[in-house]
Amino acid sequence: MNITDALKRQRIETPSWAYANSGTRFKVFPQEGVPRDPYEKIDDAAQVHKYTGIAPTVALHIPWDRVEDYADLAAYAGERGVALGAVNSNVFQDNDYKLGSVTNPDAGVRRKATDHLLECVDIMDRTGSRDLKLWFSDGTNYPGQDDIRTRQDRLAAALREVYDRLGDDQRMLLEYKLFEPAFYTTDVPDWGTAYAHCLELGPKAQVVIDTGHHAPGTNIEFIVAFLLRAGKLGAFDFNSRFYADDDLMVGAADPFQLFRIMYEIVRGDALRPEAGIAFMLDQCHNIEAKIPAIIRSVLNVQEATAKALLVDRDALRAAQDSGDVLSANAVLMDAYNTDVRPMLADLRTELGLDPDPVAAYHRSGYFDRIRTERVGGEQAGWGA
Ligand code: AOS
Ligand code: ZN
Ligand code: ZN
Repeated sequence: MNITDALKRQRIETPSWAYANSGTRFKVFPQEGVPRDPYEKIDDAAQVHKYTGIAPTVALHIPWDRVEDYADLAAYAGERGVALGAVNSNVFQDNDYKLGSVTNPDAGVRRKATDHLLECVDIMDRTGSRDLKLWFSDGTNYPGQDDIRTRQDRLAAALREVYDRLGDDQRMLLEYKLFEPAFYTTDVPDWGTAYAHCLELGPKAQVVIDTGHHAPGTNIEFIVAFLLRAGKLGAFDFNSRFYADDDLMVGAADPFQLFRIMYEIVRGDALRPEAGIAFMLDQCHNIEAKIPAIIRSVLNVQEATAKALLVDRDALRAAQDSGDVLSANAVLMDAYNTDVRPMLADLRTELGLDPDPVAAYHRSGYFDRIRTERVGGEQAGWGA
Protein backbone atom coordinates (compact mmCIF):
# COMPACT_ATOMS: atom_id res chain seq x y z
CA MET A 1 0.00 0.00 0.00
CA ASN A 2 1.29 3.46 -0.75
CA ILE A 3 1.87 6.13 1.85
CA THR A 4 -1.25 8.19 1.28
CA ASP A 5 -3.53 5.15 1.31
CA ALA A 6 -2.00 4.05 4.61
CA LEU A 7 -2.48 7.53 6.06
CA LYS A 8 -6.08 7.70 4.89
CA ARG A 9 -6.84 4.52 6.78
CA GLN A 10 -5.12 5.54 10.01
CA ARG A 11 -7.39 5.83 13.08
CA ILE A 12 -6.77 7.58 16.38
CA GLU A 13 -9.11 7.45 19.36
CA THR A 14 -9.56 10.47 21.62
CA PRO A 15 -10.37 10.20 25.35
CA SER A 16 -13.59 11.66 26.75
CA TRP A 17 -11.76 12.96 29.81
CA ALA A 18 -9.41 15.13 27.76
CA TYR A 19 -12.36 17.37 26.86
CA ALA A 20 -13.25 17.98 30.51
CA ASN A 21 -11.55 20.12 33.12
CA SER A 22 -8.47 18.53 34.62
CA GLY A 23 -5.45 19.55 36.60
CA THR A 24 -2.89 18.45 39.08
CA ARG A 25 -3.36 17.69 42.75
CA PHE A 26 -2.48 21.34 43.34
CA LYS A 27 -5.14 23.04 41.24
CA VAL A 28 -7.67 22.52 38.50
CA PHE A 29 -7.98 25.66 36.36
CA PRO A 30 -11.49 25.59 34.94
CA GLN A 31 -11.90 26.50 31.28
CA GLU A 32 -14.84 28.07 29.48
CA GLY A 33 -17.13 25.91 27.40
CA VAL A 34 -16.10 22.53 28.76
CA PRO A 35 -18.66 19.73 28.43
CA ARG A 36 -21.28 19.33 31.13
CA ASP A 37 -22.04 15.69 30.41
CA PRO A 38 -20.87 12.76 28.26
CA TYR A 39 -23.05 13.87 25.36
CA GLU A 40 -21.22 17.18 25.15
CA LYS A 41 -17.86 15.38 25.31
CA ILE A 42 -18.98 13.47 22.24
CA ASP A 43 -19.92 16.74 20.54
CA ASP A 44 -16.36 17.93 21.10
CA ALA A 45 -14.83 14.65 19.95
CA ALA A 46 -16.89 14.97 16.78
CA GLN A 47 -15.24 18.33 16.16
CA VAL A 48 -11.80 16.74 16.33
CA HIS A 49 -12.87 14.12 13.82
CA LYS A 50 -14.52 16.71 11.60
CA TYR A 51 -11.27 18.62 11.13
CA THR A 52 -8.74 15.77 11.18
CA GLY A 53 -10.77 13.04 9.45
CA ILE A 54 -8.89 10.33 11.37
CA ALA A 55 -10.36 10.41 14.90
CA PRO A 56 -13.72 8.66 14.54
CA THR A 57 -13.95 7.10 18.01
CA VAL A 58 -14.00 8.37 21.58
CA ALA A 59 -13.02 6.36 24.65
CA LEU A 60 -15.35 6.36 27.63
CA HIS A 61 -14.49 6.29 31.29
CA ILE A 62 -16.81 4.73 33.85
CA PRO A 63 -18.05 6.26 36.14
CA TRP A 64 -17.12 9.70 34.73
CA ASP A 65 -19.25 8.98 31.65
CA ARG A 66 -22.06 7.19 33.40
CA VAL A 67 -25.40 7.67 31.60
CA GLU A 68 -28.87 6.19 31.90
CA ASP A 69 -28.87 4.63 28.48
CA TYR A 70 -25.59 3.63 26.80
CA ALA A 71 -27.29 2.54 23.61
CA ASP A 72 -28.69 6.05 23.38
CA LEU A 73 -25.20 7.52 23.90
CA ALA A 74 -23.88 5.26 21.15
CA ALA A 75 -26.69 6.33 18.83
CA TYR A 76 -26.00 10.00 19.65
CA ALA A 77 -22.35 9.49 18.77
CA GLY A 78 -23.34 7.86 15.50
CA GLU A 79 -25.51 10.83 14.58
CA ARG A 80 -22.47 13.06 15.05
CA GLY A 81 -20.28 10.91 12.86
CA VAL A 82 -18.26 9.22 15.59
CA ALA A 83 -18.51 5.98 17.57
CA LEU A 84 -17.81 4.94 21.14
CA GLY A 85 -14.46 3.27 21.66
CA ALA A 86 -12.73 1.59 24.59
CA VAL A 87 -14.38 1.53 27.99
CA ASN A 88 -11.96 2.60 30.72
CA SER A 89 -12.68 1.19 34.15
CA ASN A 90 -12.06 3.06 37.38
CA VAL A 91 -11.05 1.17 40.51
CA PHE A 92 -8.96 3.94 41.98
CA GLN A 93 -11.35 6.64 43.19
CA ASP A 94 -13.28 5.02 45.99
CA ASN A 95 -12.42 5.19 49.69
CA ASP A 96 -12.54 1.41 49.79
CA TYR A 97 -9.50 1.23 47.50
CA LYS A 98 -7.01 2.76 49.93
CA LEU A 99 -5.10 -0.53 50.10
CA GLY A 100 -5.86 -1.58 46.55
CA SER A 101 -8.77 -2.73 44.41
CA VAL A 102 -8.50 -6.23 42.95
CA THR A 103 -5.38 -6.86 45.05
CA ASN A 104 -6.82 -5.51 48.31
CA PRO A 105 -6.30 -7.77 51.34
CA ASP A 106 -10.07 -7.54 52.03
CA ALA A 107 -12.06 -10.02 49.93
CA GLY A 108 -15.13 -7.76 50.06
CA VAL A 109 -13.23 -4.89 48.43
CA ARG A 110 -11.81 -7.24 45.81
CA ARG A 111 -15.36 -8.36 45.03
CA LYS A 112 -16.56 -4.77 44.67
CA ALA A 113 -13.67 -3.91 42.31
CA THR A 114 -14.15 -7.01 40.17
CA ASP A 115 -17.88 -6.33 39.98
CA HIS A 116 -17.11 -2.88 38.60
CA LEU A 117 -14.94 -4.41 35.88
CA LEU A 118 -17.74 -6.84 35.03
CA GLU A 119 -20.18 -3.93 34.89
CA CYS A 120 -17.87 -2.27 32.37
CA VAL A 121 -18.21 -5.33 30.14
CA ASP A 122 -22.01 -5.03 30.44
CA ILE A 123 -21.65 -1.43 29.27
CA MET A 124 -19.49 -2.55 26.35
CA ASP A 125 -22.29 -4.87 25.30
CA ARG A 126 -24.56 -1.85 25.06
CA THR A 127 -22.12 0.60 23.47
CA GLY A 128 -20.76 -1.94 21.02
CA SER A 129 -17.25 -1.31 22.31
CA ARG A 130 -14.59 -3.89 21.60
CA ASP A 131 -12.08 -3.02 24.29
CA LEU A 132 -12.08 -2.96 28.08
CA LYS A 133 -9.12 -0.94 29.30
CA LEU A 134 -7.76 -1.80 32.70
CA TRP A 135 -5.43 0.35 34.69
CA PHE A 136 -4.86 -0.49 38.35
CA SER A 137 -3.52 1.99 40.84
CA ASP A 138 -2.88 -0.97 43.13
CA GLY A 139 0.37 -1.23 45.02
CA THR A 140 1.99 -0.57 48.36
CA ASN A 141 3.89 2.30 49.89
CA TYR A 142 6.08 0.54 52.42
CA PRO A 143 8.15 -2.63 52.51
CA GLY A 144 6.23 -5.29 54.37
CA GLN A 145 2.87 -3.53 53.91
CA ASP A 146 1.41 -6.52 52.06
CA ASP A 147 2.61 -9.73 50.48
CA ILE A 148 3.86 -8.95 46.97
CA ARG A 149 3.29 -12.46 45.62
CA THR A 150 -0.19 -12.90 47.13
CA ARG A 151 -1.23 -9.66 45.47
CA GLN A 152 -0.24 -11.17 42.12
CA ASP A 153 -2.49 -14.14 42.88
CA ARG A 154 -5.40 -11.83 43.67
CA LEU A 155 -4.78 -9.85 40.50
CA ALA A 156 -4.67 -13.01 38.39
CA ALA A 157 -7.94 -14.26 39.89
CA ALA A 158 -9.78 -11.01 39.15
CA LEU A 159 -8.40 -10.78 35.63
CA ARG A 160 -9.46 -14.38 34.97
CA GLU A 161 -13.01 -13.72 36.11
CA VAL A 162 -13.32 -10.67 33.88
CA TYR A 163 -11.62 -12.39 30.95
CA ASP A 164 -14.11 -15.24 31.12
CA ARG A 165 -16.98 -12.73 30.95
CA LEU A 166 -15.74 -11.18 27.66
CA GLY A 167 -17.77 -11.77 24.53
CA ASP A 168 -16.28 -13.33 21.42
CA ASP A 169 -15.42 -9.99 19.85
CA GLN A 170 -14.32 -8.25 23.02
CA ARG A 171 -10.82 -7.79 24.42
CA MET A 172 -9.17 -6.89 27.67
CA LEU A 173 -6.35 -4.33 27.46
CA LEU A 174 -4.03 -4.31 30.44
CA GLU A 175 -2.10 -1.12 31.10
CA TYR A 176 1.04 -0.93 33.23
CA LYS A 177 2.61 1.99 35.04
CA LEU A 178 5.92 2.23 36.81
CA PHE A 179 4.67 4.00 39.92
CA GLU A 180 2.02 6.43 41.23
CA PRO A 181 -0.09 6.48 43.26
CA ALA A 182 1.78 3.62 44.92
CA PHE A 183 5.43 4.39 45.55
CA TYR A 184 7.05 1.18 46.82
CA THR A 185 5.48 -1.62 44.78
CA THR A 186 2.98 -1.37 41.96
CA ASP A 187 1.11 -4.54 41.09
CA VAL A 188 1.31 -4.00 37.31
CA PRO A 189 4.47 -1.89 37.05
CA ASP A 190 5.86 -2.82 33.65
CA TRP A 191 5.22 -4.42 30.28
CA GLY A 192 6.72 -7.72 31.39
CA THR A 193 4.19 -8.10 34.19
CA ALA A 194 1.32 -7.08 31.94
CA TYR A 195 2.55 -9.42 29.21
CA ALA A 196 2.86 -12.39 31.59
CA HIS A 197 -0.69 -11.92 32.86
CA CYS A 198 -2.04 -11.51 29.32
CA LEU A 199 -0.20 -14.60 28.17
CA GLU A 200 -1.70 -16.65 31.00
CA LEU A 201 -5.18 -15.28 30.26
CA GLY A 202 -5.32 -16.00 26.55
CA PRO A 203 -5.68 -14.33 23.15
CA LYS A 204 -8.31 -11.79 24.17
CA ALA A 205 -5.92 -10.17 26.68
CA GLN A 206 -3.42 -7.67 25.31
CA VAL A 207 -1.01 -5.08 26.65
CA VAL A 208 -1.50 -1.28 26.52
CA ILE A 209 1.55 0.91 26.26
CA ASP A 210 1.00 4.32 27.83
CA THR A 211 3.99 6.28 26.62
CA GLY A 212 4.22 8.19 29.92
CA HIS A 213 4.43 5.14 32.15
CA HIS A 214 8.12 4.25 32.02
CA ALA A 215 11.35 5.12 33.75
CA PRO A 216 13.28 7.93 32.06
CA GLY A 217 15.33 6.66 29.16
CA THR A 218 13.27 3.51 28.59
CA ASN A 219 13.41 2.37 24.97
CA ILE A 220 9.68 2.24 24.24
CA GLU A 221 10.08 1.22 20.60
CA PHE A 222 11.81 -1.94 21.79
CA ILE A 223 8.71 -2.78 23.83
CA VAL A 224 6.55 -2.09 20.78
CA ALA A 225 8.66 -4.38 18.61
CA PHE A 226 8.72 -7.15 21.22
CA LEU A 227 4.99 -7.11 21.92
CA LEU A 228 4.08 -6.90 18.25
CA ARG A 229 6.26 -9.90 17.50
CA ALA A 230 4.53 -11.77 20.31
CA GLY A 231 1.06 -10.74 19.09
CA LYS A 232 0.39 -9.12 22.45
CA LEU A 233 0.27 -5.41 21.71
CA GLY A 234 -3.34 -4.25 22.02
CA ALA A 235 -3.21 -0.48 22.27
CA PHE A 236 -1.41 2.74 22.98
CA ASP A 237 -2.19 5.54 25.36
CA PHE A 238 -0.28 8.31 23.65
CA ASN A 239 0.94 11.36 25.50
CA SER A 240 4.20 13.19 26.25
CA ARG A 241 6.31 13.20 29.35
CA PHE A 242 9.20 15.28 30.56
CA TYR A 243 9.34 13.73 34.03
CA ALA A 244 6.76 11.08 34.95
CA ASP A 245 3.13 10.55 33.90
CA ASP A 246 2.82 14.13 32.64
CA ASP A 247 -0.04 13.47 30.19
CA LEU A 248 1.05 16.34 27.94
CA MET A 249 0.33 16.45 24.20
CA VAL A 250 1.81 13.52 22.31
CA GLY A 251 4.74 14.56 20.16
CA ALA A 252 5.40 17.66 22.24
CA ALA A 253 8.24 16.37 24.41
CA ASP A 254 9.95 13.95 22.07
CA PRO A 255 8.70 13.79 18.49
CA PHE A 256 11.70 11.63 17.56
CA GLN A 257 10.61 8.97 20.05
CA LEU A 258 7.11 9.06 18.57
CA PHE A 259 8.59 8.56 15.10
CA ARG A 260 10.63 5.59 16.33
CA ILE A 261 7.53 4.05 17.87
CA MET A 262 5.52 4.57 14.68
CA TYR A 263 8.34 3.12 12.64
CA GLU A 264 8.06 -0.14 14.60
CA ILE A 265 4.32 -0.07 13.97
CA VAL A 266 4.87 0.34 10.22
CA ARG A 267 7.64 -2.29 10.31
CA GLY A 268 5.23 -4.67 12.06
CA ASP A 269 2.44 -3.95 9.54
CA ALA A 270 0.27 -2.87 12.47
CA LEU A 271 -1.00 0.50 11.28
CA ARG A 272 -3.99 -0.85 9.37
CA PRO A 273 -7.13 -1.05 11.56
CA GLU A 274 -7.46 -4.81 10.91
CA ALA A 275 -4.20 -5.34 12.80
CA GLY A 276 -6.21 -4.58 15.92
CA ILE A 277 -4.01 -2.00 17.61
CA ALA A 278 -6.04 0.79 19.22
CA PHE A 279 -4.14 4.06 18.90
CA MET A 280 -5.58 6.12 21.72
CA LEU A 281 -4.64 9.39 23.34
CA ASP A 282 -4.52 9.62 27.12
CA GLN A 283 -3.90 13.27 27.81
CA CYS A 284 -5.00 16.13 30.02
CA HIS A 285 -5.07 19.70 28.83
CA ASN A 286 -4.74 21.57 32.06
CA ILE A 287 -3.68 25.01 30.84
CA GLU A 288 -4.14 24.94 27.06
CA ALA A 289 -7.39 25.07 25.08
CA LYS A 290 -8.64 21.52 24.92
CA ILE A 291 -10.18 20.91 21.48
CA PRO A 292 -7.33 22.57 19.53
CA ALA A 293 -4.81 20.68 21.70
CA ILE A 294 -6.48 17.39 20.86
CA ILE A 295 -6.57 18.27 17.16
CA ARG A 296 -2.87 19.13 17.38
CA SER A 297 -2.15 15.83 19.14
CA VAL A 298 -3.90 13.82 16.43
CA LEU A 299 -1.88 15.70 13.80
CA ASN A 300 1.34 15.03 15.71
CA VAL A 301 0.68 11.29 15.57
CA GLN A 302 -0.20 11.60 11.89
CA GLU A 303 3.04 13.46 11.15
CA ALA A 304 5.14 10.88 12.96
CA THR A 305 3.32 8.15 11.06
CA ALA A 306 3.90 9.83 7.71
CA LYS A 307 7.62 10.05 8.46
CA ALA A 308 7.68 6.40 9.53
CA LEU A 309 5.99 5.45 6.27
CA LEU A 310 8.64 7.40 4.35
CA VAL A 311 11.47 5.21 5.62
CA ASP A 312 13.07 3.49 2.64
CA ARG A 313 12.72 -0.04 4.00
CA ASP A 314 14.68 -1.68 1.19
CA ALA A 315 17.62 0.70 1.64
CA LEU A 316 17.44 0.21 5.38
CA ARG A 317 17.46 -3.56 5.10
CA ALA A 318 20.38 -3.46 2.66
CA ALA A 319 22.39 -1.25 4.99
CA GLN A 320 21.51 -3.42 7.98
CA ASP A 321 22.37 -6.66 6.20
CA SER A 322 25.72 -5.32 5.11
CA GLY A 323 26.48 -4.05 8.60
CA ASP A 324 26.65 -0.46 7.39
CA VAL A 325 25.82 1.26 10.64
CA LEU A 326 26.03 4.84 9.43
CA SER A 327 24.01 4.29 6.26
CA ALA A 328 21.29 2.45 8.17
CA ASN A 329 21.02 5.28 10.64
CA ALA A 330 21.02 7.81 7.79
CA VAL A 331 18.08 6.10 6.09
CA LEU A 332 16.03 6.43 9.24
CA MET A 333 17.10 10.03 9.84
CA ASP A 334 16.33 11.03 6.24
CA ALA A 335 12.74 10.04 6.79
CA TYR A 336 12.54 11.71 10.19
CA ASN A 337 14.00 14.94 8.85
CA THR A 338 11.52 15.20 5.99
CA ASP A 339 8.93 17.95 6.34
CA VAL A 340 5.70 16.01 5.79
CA ARG A 341 3.36 18.90 6.49
CA PRO A 342 2.81 19.88 2.83
CA MET A 343 2.05 16.26 1.93
CA LEU A 344 -0.48 16.01 4.77
CA ALA A 345 -2.09 19.30 3.79
CA ASP A 346 -2.55 17.95 0.25
CA LEU A 347 -3.96 14.72 1.64
CA ARG A 348 -6.57 16.65 3.62
CA THR A 349 -7.53 18.71 0.61
CA GLU A 350 -7.97 15.49 -1.36
CA LEU A 351 -10.26 14.21 1.41
CA GLY A 352 -12.32 17.41 1.36
CA LEU A 353 -10.88 18.65 4.66
CA ASP A 354 -9.30 21.98 5.43
CA PRO A 355 -5.52 21.70 5.00
CA ASP A 356 -5.05 23.43 8.38
CA PRO A 357 -7.37 21.69 10.89
CA VAL A 358 -6.53 23.89 13.90
CA ALA A 359 -7.14 27.10 11.95
CA ALA A 360 -10.36 25.68 10.50
CA TYR A 361 -11.58 24.85 13.99
CA HIS A 362 -10.79 28.35 15.24
CA ARG A 363 -12.60 29.91 12.28
CA SER A 364 -15.67 27.74 12.76
CA GLY A 365 -17.10 29.69 15.71
CA TYR A 366 -17.67 26.45 17.66
CA PHE A 367 -15.80 27.72 20.70
CA ASP A 368 -17.81 30.95 20.84
CA ARG A 369 -20.94 28.86 20.83
CA ILE A 370 -19.93 26.45 23.60
CA ARG A 371 -18.49 29.15 25.86
CA THR A 372 -21.89 30.85 25.98
CA GLU A 373 -24.05 27.72 25.91
CA ARG A 374 -22.20 25.66 28.47
CA VAL A 375 -22.00 26.98 31.96
CA GLY A 376 -20.54 24.87 34.79
CA GLY A 377 -18.59 22.27 32.83
CA GLU A 378 -17.41 18.98 34.26
CA GLN A 379 -14.16 18.07 35.85
CA ALA A 380 -12.64 14.94 34.41
CA GLY A 381 -12.40 13.33 37.80
CA TRP A 382 -8.77 13.75 38.73
CA GLY A 383 -5.45 14.70 37.19
CA ALA A 384 -5.62 11.52 34.99
C1 AOS B 1 -3.31 6.30 34.60
O1 AOS B 1 -2.23 6.82 34.92
C2 AOS B 1 -3.54 5.77 33.31
O2 AOS B 1 -2.81 6.44 32.33
C3 AOS B 1 -4.90 5.31 32.82
O3 AOS B 1 -4.93 5.13 31.44
C4 AOS B 1 -6.08 6.06 33.28
O4 AOS B 1 -7.02 5.11 33.58
C5 AOS B 1 -6.65 7.03 32.27
O5 AOS B 1 -5.84 8.15 32.27
C6 AOS B 1 -8.05 7.44 32.55
O6 AOS B 1 -8.70 6.48 33.17
ZN1 ZN C 1 -3.09 5.69 30.33
ZN1 ZN D 1 -1.24 7.61 33.08
